[in-house]
Amino acid sequence: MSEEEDIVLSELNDDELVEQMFDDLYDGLKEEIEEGVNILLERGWTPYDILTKALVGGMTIVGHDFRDGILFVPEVLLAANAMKGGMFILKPLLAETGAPRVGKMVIGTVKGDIHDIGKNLVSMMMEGAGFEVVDLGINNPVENYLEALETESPDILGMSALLTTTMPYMKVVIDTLTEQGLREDYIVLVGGAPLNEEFGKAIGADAYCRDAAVAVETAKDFMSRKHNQLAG
Ligand code: B1M
Repeated sequence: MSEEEDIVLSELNDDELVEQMFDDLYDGLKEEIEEGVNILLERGWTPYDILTKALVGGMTIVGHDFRDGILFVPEVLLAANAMKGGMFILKPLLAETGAPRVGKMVIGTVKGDIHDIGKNLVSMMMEGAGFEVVDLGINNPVENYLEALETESPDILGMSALLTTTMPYMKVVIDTLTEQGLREDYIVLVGGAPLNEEFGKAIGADAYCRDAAVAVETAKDFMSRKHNQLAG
């Protein structure tokens, strides 16, 4: 029997278990990730800590080895699938806070880009904070955003891009909103690993959000300003 088969996740202490989950995520072992998430929940970990410390932590290692040519697309897809298994368990728990609805957001990954893990995480955290979220999925041309803005009337438009080649498309969407006289109707928040504050400003977004927690804080901040303006 191999050494790996001997590992009983529930017998590991928290640190060992998180380390093991990094390995399991790396190896794309969805069932093991789901088991690890459930064990940490039973041990009283908050869903947020499990997400950020065990799942996102593991994905960061995958990201480095993908960059360095140690892992390739098929392996990364398996890792992403395992991560989604864990996120699926956490999603209802993050949304369970019972917070009153604080606003509505339409979010999608831009045209040409199929990365959705970060966007999904942002959606989950926003829902957990009491926002209603309409998720347009991946590879969205400007028409999709416009249609959703019209039918959903959100407060916030969120866009995600993970590639340096797709991030300029965010400007296409914002410029189209401006041309159609709609830009001021929405709070536009952008995010994704290759972006930064400067880029967010340059394309005319209201804010760049470094991660999902910052997205929630920024969205809340803009919503309270909006309410103050309406009241004032
Ligand atoms: Co892709 N990929 N990938 N990939 N991939 C990156 C992005 C890359 C940096 C890897 C690398 O080389 N180091 C690189 C981009 C390089 C560049 O542009 N400079 C890259 C590449 C090159 C590619 C392909 C071109 C590879 C190829 O085919 N040769 C290809 C492109 C496909 C396409 O989109 N057209 C590709 C494909 C893939 C997979 C399909 C295999 C898979 C995606 C699976 C999926 O998403 N369902 C994949 C993955 C998983 C990655 C890495 C490893 C991980 C991304 C991730 O999920 N991170 C990534 C490496 C990396 O980023 N370090 C990489 C975890 C996630 C929680 O973080 O997405 O950053 P992140 O989201 C954060 C914040 O950015 C922020 O909050 C999130 C949570 O905290 N945020 C927002 C994100 N969106 C937001 C929106 C907001 C607010 C905040 O709105 C309000």
